Amino acid sequence: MSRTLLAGCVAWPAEFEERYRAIGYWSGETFGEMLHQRAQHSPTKLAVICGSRRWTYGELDQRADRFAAGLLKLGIRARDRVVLQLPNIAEFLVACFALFRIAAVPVFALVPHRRTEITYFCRFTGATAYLIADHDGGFDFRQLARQVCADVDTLQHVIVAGDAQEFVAFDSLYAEPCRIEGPASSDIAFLQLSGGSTGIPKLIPRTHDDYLYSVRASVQICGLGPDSIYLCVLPAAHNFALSSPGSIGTLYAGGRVVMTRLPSPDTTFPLIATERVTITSLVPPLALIWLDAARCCEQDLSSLQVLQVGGARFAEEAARRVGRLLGCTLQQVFGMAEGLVNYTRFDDPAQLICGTQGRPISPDDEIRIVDDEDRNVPPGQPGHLLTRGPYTIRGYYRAEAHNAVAFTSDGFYRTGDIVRMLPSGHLIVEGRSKDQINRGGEKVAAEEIENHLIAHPAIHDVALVAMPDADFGERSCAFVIVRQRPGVVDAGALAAELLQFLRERNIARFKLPDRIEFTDSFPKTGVGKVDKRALREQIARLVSAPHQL
Ligand code: AMP
Ligand code: DBH
Repeated sequence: MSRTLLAGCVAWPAEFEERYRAIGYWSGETFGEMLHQRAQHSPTKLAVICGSRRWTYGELDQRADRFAAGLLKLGIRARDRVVLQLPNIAEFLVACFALFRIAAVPVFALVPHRRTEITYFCRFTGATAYLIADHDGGFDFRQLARQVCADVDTLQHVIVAGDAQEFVAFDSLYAEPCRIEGPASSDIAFLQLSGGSTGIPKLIPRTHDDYLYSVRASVQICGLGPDSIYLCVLPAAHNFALSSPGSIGTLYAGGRVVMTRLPSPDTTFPLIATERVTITSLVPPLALIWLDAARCCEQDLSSLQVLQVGGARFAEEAARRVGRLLGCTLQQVFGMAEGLVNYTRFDDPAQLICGTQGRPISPDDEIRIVDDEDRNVPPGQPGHLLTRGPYTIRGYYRAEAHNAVAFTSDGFYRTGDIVRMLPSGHLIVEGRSKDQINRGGEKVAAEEIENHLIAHPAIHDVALVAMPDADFGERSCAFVIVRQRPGVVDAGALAAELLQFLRERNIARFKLPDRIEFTDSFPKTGVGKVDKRALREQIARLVSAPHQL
């Protein structure tokens, strides 16, 4: 059954693979087959709703087949990497399933990514195609594609949903379905992005087998079935919205996916009412906005049964308001694109649903909570979360050196999260050891932004840290040491210049520091490293007592 993996990917050791197959976690099914079966079973059932478009399973399946044929005609082959950067539109699902069917490997970029990130993804994966929408949120992705094409030699095709201009129009690719040699279930299905903590974003290879297991188990835990209607609010390519159980889980269950490009209550509440949405997933800042809006909402939200919140820690106080204000059940979700996903269960007592981030999907998710020396901490104590299991990767794509530190020698992934486990097995996320800012679910790797800032001639050194924020949980603050003495520079003007400098580096906007603080020196740890914990405390004090500024 198993064959060589895409170069640069790390397989599970044979004994684990055999075990996961023997237990039935890895069932041998592929995404393409899964959709095909659903379409054969209920061809006329609605599968996707996107604006005025309403596609049945039969239609979605056919579109995926016809689009797959078009991709083959264009010259895209099995194992070719295709960077996919689409907003929440129905084409996202067509493109994914078509690429899955021809065994090409989508690389899931996020919509806010700009030239620097997209060029990097294309170069690093040797992508031959880049798939975009014409525009979204006022931004013209064709303009971005022109820049990326100039940067990347391997890129041969740009495919555009909407007005394609000089590029290949998405709709023009639909061709007569042809015989397709599909992937093996053990093949890499796609590369997902890691929130990361290093200067270079990491790519996460997931197989049909391992991902479909997490989807199937999520569907069961979250009670999805043919009557489920999932509103896809978060970026469709994000692991949460894709698989926990997300749009793939909804299709797996034979339910209906409603796509929305806009997450705000003015758009989503009427959609919930008219489409009778039963479940959706949000990050905490968005959940807070929804809760506020629900106080004086005139829409009928009574169809909503489950609100999932995850991606960042959801405050217990807010968690307790969900049932009252939205009239539905809360489910907390603590997951990661690398694998492990935890859910609170519907029959958990309220204290666990509101006060914990859930427990793992699988009885075979191995959890270790350890101290700095990798020794198990006493039960109930906080420590570093390490995990290994049937859907947690054993290595990032083409990252041998990083893998040696991100995984233990026996294959546990170092999540970078500090957690505590209750006797029930539920985890509480207490904090983080990885050098990352979690901006309400959007992850910013400190090192990545520090590398950009340090390229500015006025900067001697920089440290990016998280500062507490009522809405986002965290925002980012850059502490900056300038080459000239701080008293000599005009801080306001330099801060504005640094932000402009970062914008010109063409990175996603959510990565720009929310605040810049100039300083003479950094606090140091015993061994002389920048003491980021002290910096975090410093900025937390400033934020909590703004009159001192
Ligand atoms: P990513 O690497 O982008 O897939 O992000 C995964 C990380 O998001 C986890 O390792 C956690 O740090 C964070 N995360 C996800 N869900 C939650 C949650 N419910 N509570 C706290 N942190 C979370
Ligand atoms: O933050 C995440 O990456 C995340 C959150 C919830 C995730 O990957 C998931 C569920 O699957």
